[in-house]
Parts: sequence; structure tokens; C-alpha cells
Amino acid sequence: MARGRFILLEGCDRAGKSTQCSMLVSALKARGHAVELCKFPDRTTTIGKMIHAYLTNAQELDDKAVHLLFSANRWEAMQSIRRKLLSGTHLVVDRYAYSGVAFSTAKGLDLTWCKNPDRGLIRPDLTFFLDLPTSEAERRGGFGEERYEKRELQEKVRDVFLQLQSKEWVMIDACKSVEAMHHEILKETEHKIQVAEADAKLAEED
Ligand code: Z5A
Ligand code: MG
Repeated sequence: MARGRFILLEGCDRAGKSTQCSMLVSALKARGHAVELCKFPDRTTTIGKMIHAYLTNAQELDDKAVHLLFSANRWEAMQSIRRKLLSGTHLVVDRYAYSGVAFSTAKGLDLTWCKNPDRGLIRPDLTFFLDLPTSEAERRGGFGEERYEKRELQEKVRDVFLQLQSKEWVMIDACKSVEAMHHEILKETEHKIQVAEADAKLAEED
């Protein structure tokens, strides 16, 4: 049995990450795959509740302290993520460490300092980056409700994301329709899963 694939959707605010994650999970389930959704920040844990209070302006926190909380919120999920992947379940993940680095660096923290707490986390097998200009994000539902949803910061965040971009990222133009984006994301994901399954079969035959 092949290890599950870790499929990450990262990107700009309001780019449609959550919409695409849930469509991808449904499409993979419909094709008979074992798949689960994972979202960061996970606001259900004790650490996640502190993050939520900060994001909704109910609590003030030092920038470095909140950066470490976002990272701890990923670390506390690692055992469960590892177990699921090893059992053959694919994980579709809505934001991860790139968001952590992009937001905190955009706020003025040092890039290397920001990367350090996430070193050693399980790495994604496939990363999509949903790119959307801030002017377009502002027109979409819910923008402006939380702490970071301000034009100037969002533009800096996008710049840091593009600085972090690696050649393995699959860039998705988030100005496209929901359906067009889904089509691209599903096609790439299915290809990744097929390659992993073929590799596992070959390894079994060896
Ligand atoms: N953060 C951090 O600082 N450090 C970290 O380590 C992590 C996160 C992990 C909360 O994240 C904040 O935490 C976030 C980053 C920071 N701050 N900001 N800003 P979150 O993931 O919980 O944020 P969210 O509330 O889910 O918003 P989002 O992720 O920015 O939105 P989205 O998931 O990309 O988009 P959506 O919810 O799918 O869609 C947004 C709207 O656009 C909705 O009305 C849709 O119907 C519409 N939409 C979606 N797709 C389209 C297309 N293709 N065309 C037109 N309209 C569309
Ligand atoms: Mg979202």
C-alpha cells in the first residue's frame, strides 16, 4: 500500500483555498480514495483557541509569541498526520508553514528566524499556490473581518510567498472560476497519486 499523499493548498487571502480543499476532498472521495481535510490554524485545540482570540482581536500577543503558537499548532498535529499518511489516507491541507513564514515576515520578523520553528515538520508531497491580487481579494466575501485582512499587509504577504516559491509549486491563477481551478488542482493531484501508487507497486514486486 502506498503512503497517503500530503497535498497542500497555500495562497493569498480569499484566493479560494478552503473552497478548493473541500471540492478536492469530495472529488477524491467520489473516486474511492481515503482522504481527509486538515486546516491550519486548527482553531479547535487549546493553542488554536489562543490563535483565534488573537486573529479576531480579542487578545493582544507579541509577534514572536504568536508566530511560535502557529508553529506549535502544526507540531501538535504531527503524530496524527504521520499516522494517517502511513495508513494510506491522503491529506488535503489548507495552509501550512509557508503561511506562517509569509505572515510573520511581512509583519517585520526576520525570515530565517521565522523558518526555524517549522524545521522538521512533515513536508508536503504537492504544493499548490493560489495567487490572487489583493485588489481582487478585497472584493470577495468576508475580507476585512480579521486582524491581518488589510491591503498593505496582504501585499507584503504575497511578496514573501513569491520569495518562498520553489520550482515544485504548482501555481494556480485564483482569478479563474471555481470550476476551472478545481479542474487543474484535481488533475495534478490525481497524477501525483497515480505515480505514488505505481511506485509502491513496483517496490512490492522487487
Ligand atoms: N496565518 C498565520 O499568520 N500563520 C500561520 O502559520 C497560518 C495562518 C497557518 C487565518 O487563516 C489567518 O491566519 C490568515 C493567515 C494567518 N490571515 N489572514 N489574512 P484562515 O486560513 O483561517 O483564513 P480564512 O478565514 O479561511 O480565509 P482565507 O484562507 O484567506 O480564504 P480562502 O480559504 O482562500 O478562500 P475561501 O474561503 O474559499 O473563499 C473566500 C471567498 O471568495 C468566498 O466568498 C468564496 O465564495 C469566494 N471565492 C472562492 N473562490 C472563488 C473564485 N474562484 N472566484 C470568485 N470568488 C471565489
Ligand atoms: Mg480559508
